[in-house]
Amino acid sequence: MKKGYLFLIVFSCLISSQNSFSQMEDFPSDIVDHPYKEGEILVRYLSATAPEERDLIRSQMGGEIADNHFIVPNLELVKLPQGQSVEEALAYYQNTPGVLYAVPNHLVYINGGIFPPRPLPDNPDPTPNPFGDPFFDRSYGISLIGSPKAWEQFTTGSREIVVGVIDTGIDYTHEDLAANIWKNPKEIEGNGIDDDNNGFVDDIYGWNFVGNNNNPFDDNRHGTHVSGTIGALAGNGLGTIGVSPKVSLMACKFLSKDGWGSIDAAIRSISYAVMNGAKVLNNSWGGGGYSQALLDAIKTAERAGVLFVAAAGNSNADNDKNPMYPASYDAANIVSVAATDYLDQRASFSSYGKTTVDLAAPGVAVFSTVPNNLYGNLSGTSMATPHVAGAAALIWAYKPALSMYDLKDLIFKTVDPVDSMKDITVTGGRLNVFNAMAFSLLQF
Ligand SMILES: [Ca+2]
Ligand SMILES: [Ca+2]
Ligand SMILES: [Ca+2]
Repeated sequence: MKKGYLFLIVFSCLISSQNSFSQMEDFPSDIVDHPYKEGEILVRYLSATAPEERDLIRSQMGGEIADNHFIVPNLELVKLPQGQSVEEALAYYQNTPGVLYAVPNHLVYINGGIFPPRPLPDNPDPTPNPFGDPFFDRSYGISLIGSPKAWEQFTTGSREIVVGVIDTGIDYTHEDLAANIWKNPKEIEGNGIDDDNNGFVDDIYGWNFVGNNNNPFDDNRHGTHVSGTIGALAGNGLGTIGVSPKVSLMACKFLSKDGWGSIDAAIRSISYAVMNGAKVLNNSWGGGGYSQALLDAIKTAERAGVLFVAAAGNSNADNDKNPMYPASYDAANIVSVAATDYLDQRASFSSYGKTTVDLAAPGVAVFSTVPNNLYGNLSGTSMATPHVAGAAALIWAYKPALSMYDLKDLIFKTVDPVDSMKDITVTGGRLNVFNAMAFSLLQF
């Protein structure tokens, strides 16, 4: 966790001498000017670099493979020998033939979990509660985006649609989530064997990439809150209802109890989710600057037809000028989400961007599930993001043949235009899942 100002100059020079790689063209030079983990870096080799050559490259600097279970080919997490700085290692690997790039293992952070500053005003437009869940009218956002009408006229969702919650974990025992938690169908619980041969022993609900174990339980609250917005259960006489009341929520825990996580753990989470059937990834986190390795993982997910929904950030900043990654990466499967309130005003904290932030969703005082069968209000673009992820899951349950690009197009095309998002987002509007599903009848 330190800033390498001096190194910036050196590294920028290296980049300009390496720009024969098209992927590196817009590689920003502030890459080490963000917190990162000491003692390790991410290295991607050219595909022509044989395993023995990689071993040689590593051994010359005393490096060892810490992990290579990534969806991105030829990418490794390299453990540095004692005393070697990240800057030294980057300078060596980046300058070595056979290496495509070497980047720090940056740290990222949850994009929400801010408690609302004052008591909530009454819901201005309470919707009659369609299933009798006692606290549903507190989840104003679910109604505002047209979910009850969508459930009534189209579908309440499907457990066939898997949403990867890339976050602090999920309380998979929560009374208002348990039946919607993804269970690995080919894994036998607790026998110490990797029955489905996916590289993870006894992975039933997902994986914990922080502790590297099979228990992705939420020790924060952020991931459980996000999960309830996507898919809290309907009609169970408890709590509230998510946008997609039937769905499968896969727990990929890569953020710690304190809300921090590393890029390598994010990439492993994305890899796990995509390889195990997730169609939508919810990413209510960000920071850490530009990482070619993370972008490569997102583009691999794109090739698998997976939608990557990401929080625009809580810095009240223009992302066109000050990008927030991963939301601001240039990949066609990313949806970048700003936050609005119950009156469709922009949340005071929400970042925006005419060309880089796509649409808004409710993200102020969002009521949802938190661990231990509890419920609570949280604010953040983190809370807006799962409204969009849940909408994508609901639409896909109704129209499973839609391509990822068509699904994204449909969501963008059918937003409710709102003044607060005009000229500061791509679509100028706030999510409306009912409109999207109604429009799908006309077009698809
Ligand atoms: Ca397994
Ligand atoms: Ca097993
Ligand atoms: Ca419920």
